[in-house]
Amino acid sequence: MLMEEQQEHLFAHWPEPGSDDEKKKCFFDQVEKLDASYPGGLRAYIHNARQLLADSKAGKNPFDGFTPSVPAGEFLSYGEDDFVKFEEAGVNEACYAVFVLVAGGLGERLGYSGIKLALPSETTTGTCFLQLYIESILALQEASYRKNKGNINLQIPLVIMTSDDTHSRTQELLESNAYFGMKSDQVHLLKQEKVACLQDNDARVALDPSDKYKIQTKPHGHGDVHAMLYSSGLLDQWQRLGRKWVLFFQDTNGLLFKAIPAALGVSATKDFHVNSLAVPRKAKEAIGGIAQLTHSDGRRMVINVEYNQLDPLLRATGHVHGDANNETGYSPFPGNINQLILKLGPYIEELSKTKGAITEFVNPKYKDSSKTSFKSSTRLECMMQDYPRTLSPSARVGFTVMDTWLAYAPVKNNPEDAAKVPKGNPYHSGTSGEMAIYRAHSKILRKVGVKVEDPRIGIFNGQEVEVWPRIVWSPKWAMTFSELKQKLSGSCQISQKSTFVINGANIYIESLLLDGALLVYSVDNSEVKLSARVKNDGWIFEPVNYKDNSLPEEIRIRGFAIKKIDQTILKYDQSGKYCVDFSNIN
Ligand code: UGB
Repeated sequence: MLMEEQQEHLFAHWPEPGSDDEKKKCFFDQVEKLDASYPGGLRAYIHNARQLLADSKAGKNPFDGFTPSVPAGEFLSYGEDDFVKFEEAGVNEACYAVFVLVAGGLGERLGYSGIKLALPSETTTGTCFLQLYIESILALQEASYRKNKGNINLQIPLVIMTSDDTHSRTQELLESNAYFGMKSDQVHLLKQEKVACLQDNDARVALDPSDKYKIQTKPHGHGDVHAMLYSSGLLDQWQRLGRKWVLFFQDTNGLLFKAIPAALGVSATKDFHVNSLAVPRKAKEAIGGIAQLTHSDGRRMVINVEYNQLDPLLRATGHVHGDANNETGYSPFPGNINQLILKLGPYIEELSKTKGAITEFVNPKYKDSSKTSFKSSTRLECMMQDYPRTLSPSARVGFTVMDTWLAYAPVKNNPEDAAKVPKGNPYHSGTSGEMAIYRAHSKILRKVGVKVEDPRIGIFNGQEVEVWPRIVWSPKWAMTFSELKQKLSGSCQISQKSTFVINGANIYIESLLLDGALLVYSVDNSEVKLSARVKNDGWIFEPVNYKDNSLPEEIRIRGFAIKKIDQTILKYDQSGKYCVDFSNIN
């Protein structure tokens, strides 16, 4: 097969039989693996690559002939009536959901040597992303059980797509933490394989520069998740068990679950087959825009269009200003944050046609304008958000836009790159990701009437950020606006220098005056009614130099460490009812 596909260069350097035979066998083992893990095998991969490389050389735009327009979607504002209504609908529906986390990326841009799921989402409690995600799913499961009055008791499954780069460390993280409270059979790991690299426009497969008996491979992208789910058999299993929704999400967004219940409610209420979560996006901001594309031949799709394609496409179709802000100050094309909610039935129907194959692309870095040779090998890639590209125009594809402060704060960029981000644009760094969690919690509490003092400005790792009070609660304390309103009453006030941690399902704050650090913990079968007036020296941020190798990487990438000077800890570790009136202020 390789010879038929003009890949004889792979063997050109092979010595006579009898030399390096073991290595030659390993080569064919790898070929077999690459062949088995691509829909249609290695031959199909090479054919697809030839076509895409020819298109790329010819400068062909995949969206040629399409006209963009703004699709229909839902715009929600935290705490408003619609938001609350959709949140309630979402919690109701959550017991029919399954979650799929794509976590095969190593995060080279972040410059962190561990897996991103193990990174603390914030350092006040040290909760890592995977723990935050799992605890959020469990809290949603519990909330859905209560909402359905105990009639439906389904465990929400979690699938994690890993890769060779992340698989064993993800498994270890789960096992060494007792799956963060999930049942071990509730979690499924699917490992994606890499694809062969290509050395030229004829799609000749590249050998590994460090081993001439090995094909060089690189990740194929998060789009693999659809083919992996299809071949795993999980989709049919879920359908038999009455599941309805598949929610896809990424590895480092500490805010995502603030938006999930309402977005799921939108999917259920509007019967969306595909619902993309989005945030307001400034024109030309480096984030894909969600657009409806209509072709003169009748094809129509609602799809993420990368920002560098959207502006030229608009200009080519009569929009003289290209991608421009409208009267709201934002582009009419909302920004894709790559969290998708798919309706299971139509998803299975579509995958039975495509087997999960997703439209691929290639992005070679050419040596010069003749486009005849590459600076380094390339490979085909695919993205999970390209799933709607093959759907029929009648598919119900929409989006839900929420405020960025509520829904989106990924951790992707290393300190040096983040510090170079033009002013006003998001850093998407370890520093901004953590600060965004405090900001979101502070703003959410303000919406339920808590007086939270304004933030101060801080500079860490060369990034200017708002430093709000360090307010963190465990997902089981409150997932939704209504739950939050039940948990907080009376007069509550929190100063900027404060740290406030709440961990427990049934902690009711009846009044609060906080100027310092207060940590409240309770076991789930206890009920705590708390009035507290607390003042102490609290916890402070100490700036650190990210180049200081004596510090842990987790701290260096944020540019600060928390110094715990003083705190008040209220801990209820026995079941029972507690009515507490605590004060250390005279
Ligand atoms: N991932 C995999 O599981 N496998 C892979 O092969 C590659 C990645 P990145 P990216 O949030 O603003 C996405 O690298 O791809 C996982 C959207 O495409 O963090 O540059 C990986 O572990 C883009 O449209 O992001 O950009 C991680 O969980 C935009 O929405 C996830 O895939 C952008 O995210 C994303 O990988 C964004």
